[in-house]
Amino acid sequence: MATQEPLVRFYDLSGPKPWSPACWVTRYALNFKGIPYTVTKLSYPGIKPKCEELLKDMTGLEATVPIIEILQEPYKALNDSTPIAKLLNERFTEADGYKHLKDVEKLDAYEEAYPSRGVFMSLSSGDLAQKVTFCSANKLAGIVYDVWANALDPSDGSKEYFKETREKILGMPLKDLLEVKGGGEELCIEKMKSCWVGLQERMKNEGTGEPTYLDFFDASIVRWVEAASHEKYEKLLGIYGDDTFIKLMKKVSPYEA
Ligand SMILES: N[C@@H](CCC(=O)N[C@@H](CS)C(=O)NCC(=O)O)C(=O)O
Repeated sequence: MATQEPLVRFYDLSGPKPWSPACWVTRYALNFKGIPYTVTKLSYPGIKPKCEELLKDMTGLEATVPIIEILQEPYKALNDSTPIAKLLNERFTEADGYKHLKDVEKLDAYEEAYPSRGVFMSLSSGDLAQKVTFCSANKLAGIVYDVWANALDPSDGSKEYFKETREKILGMPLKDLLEVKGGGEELCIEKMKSCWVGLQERMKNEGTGEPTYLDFFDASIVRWVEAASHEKYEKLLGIYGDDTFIKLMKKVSPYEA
């Protein structure tokens, strides 16, 4: 693949390693489908200008990564991970030798069925204001500070941007979230159990074989926790005391590079 001409330009968030869950979903989708692509890293403050440059009319759109540009005709730029996955399936088809990524259309219902896990993801999102109820519901308030401390690029303005925007919305220092909103780490971890029941059930029946979009979605959140805090990642993997997460991460591992 390295020698193939890139057909997609993928915009990911900066950081010591890939961490943004929404971007992980797109990375998995590109890798799974076998589409040659290049990666451009953006800082948090760089996201909005890049969206405005590439997407032109931002009506009804949020300025978020991932963004992709399809470089072959007809050229198209798009953000938002699920519409991106749909577009990749449409533009890179089995007839042209690309694998079809299954169950993209099931994601919305899946997220609705297990909303707190989806909201977990949106803590790094631009639409945080709408999702602040998450923190009141205190499922995983603990991870936000870890994202700021460990996952963000320390030198490109991302940390300052993240802290300022999130603290303004949340109305408290990031470091206090876990205790004040989350009720402490133990309680947060206990509450996490309800978020992943769908995954646990799926891994019992579909724990091997080709991953689907739902698998990539779940795995992207696991990767996010891992980049934020290795300790919390290990706790997450152990919440059910079974092989749910081991199966999931094994299933997606061929598509991580
Ligand atoms: N629904 C979007 C969410 C994407 C998202 O929240 N991206 C975050 C980074 S993980 C972002 O770009 N935030 C911009 C900001 O907070 O200004 C998707 O799945 O693509």
